[in-house]
Amino acid sequence: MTSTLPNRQLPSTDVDPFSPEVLEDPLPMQAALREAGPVVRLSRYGIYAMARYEQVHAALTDWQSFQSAAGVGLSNFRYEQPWRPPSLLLEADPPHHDAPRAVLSKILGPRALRTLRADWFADAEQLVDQVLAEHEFDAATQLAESFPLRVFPDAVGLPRQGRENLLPYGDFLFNAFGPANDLVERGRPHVAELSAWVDEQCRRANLEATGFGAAIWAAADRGDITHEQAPLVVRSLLSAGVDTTVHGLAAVLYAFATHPEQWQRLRREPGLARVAFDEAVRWQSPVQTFFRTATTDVDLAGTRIAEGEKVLMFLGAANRDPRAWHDPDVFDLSRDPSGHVGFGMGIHQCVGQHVARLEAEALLTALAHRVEHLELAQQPRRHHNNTLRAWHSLPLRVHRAP
Ligand code: OVM
Repeated sequence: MTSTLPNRQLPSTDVDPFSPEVLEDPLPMQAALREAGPVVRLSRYGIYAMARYEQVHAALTDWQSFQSAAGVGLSNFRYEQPWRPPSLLLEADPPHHDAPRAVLSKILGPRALRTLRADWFADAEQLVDQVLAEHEFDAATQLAESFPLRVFPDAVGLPRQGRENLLPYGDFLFNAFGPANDLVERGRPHVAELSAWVDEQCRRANLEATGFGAAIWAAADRGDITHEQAPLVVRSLLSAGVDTTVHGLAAVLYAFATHPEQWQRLRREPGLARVAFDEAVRWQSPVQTFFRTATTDVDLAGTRIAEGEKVLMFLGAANRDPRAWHDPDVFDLSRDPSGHVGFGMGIHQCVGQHVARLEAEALLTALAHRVEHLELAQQPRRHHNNTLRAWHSLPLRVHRAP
């Protein structure tokens, strides 16, 4: 269906969502985009954008009309060569998407993770005890980075050597979904080396015999995916599994450092750790944006989006849409945050979300048992990335429980 007067009333703005000013604090721009209308034209990039929950949710769940195979960044793979071979999960549509998705979904599913739980809880306790030797520390590096880097590469089965490449690779990858701005250009000199390291780790010979990586190769032996697909599926783990959890953990630690009454609540009810993490993912949306590409002329809330057009979905804005959430700007453990789009929604919804929640539950539980009070020791500093809402530093002061 096409409207009779297509796009006559389409609001338009020249705001740059990837400018340093907006990345420093995206909330005012997000509120303005939500208010402007259900669909907005971003004239600077010649794309459509949506910032309201209803439209973001609708686009995420309509993979038939809004494809991923033309790339989920600004670049349209129909016309531009991607910087790396496309992901078989993120940058693919059914039917190609489905076998790799099914394989990874099982390997990273709640059942499979049960064997890791006790070890990760013990690792979190050990890390927290070590960090709490000081009353002041940087939670961004010493907890939010350290914990995933301690447990996740081991779970994948990576060798120790070269793990320092994981975060820089992810930082470039998430920048590369945006425009070719300074953030991307500054990363470019390192891409070849980082990519070569990542690709090398995806080979069967470089992965421990137990671990997510080996399980992906075993799925290829069973014929669930091909042996050509296996290394690219391993690459998805290394691409999407590190920076995302680091910034998700930083988000929940920031939330508690700035909401002391919520911390007291978690201490009384440590079973709320998972809800707390999802509420922080809603509230901060560590992954802020993804794009889709229209596969046909689509009518969305009265706006006609032509076949082949790029559409930018503001996950972070949808997660704070007052049309969908009561007091959206409040971080509140009483809320049911389910339905947030911080992990996406629909067939591409984060396949690693159970891993992320387990990491968060382990770390928050260890902290809740040991920390009576936490607060910011200094103003935290943002790390700018075209896709991620991240912290460069998160200086905390803590009081240990007696
Ligand atoms: C992938 C991939 C990379 C980045 C993000 C992501 C959030 C997936 O390579 O499959 O999902």
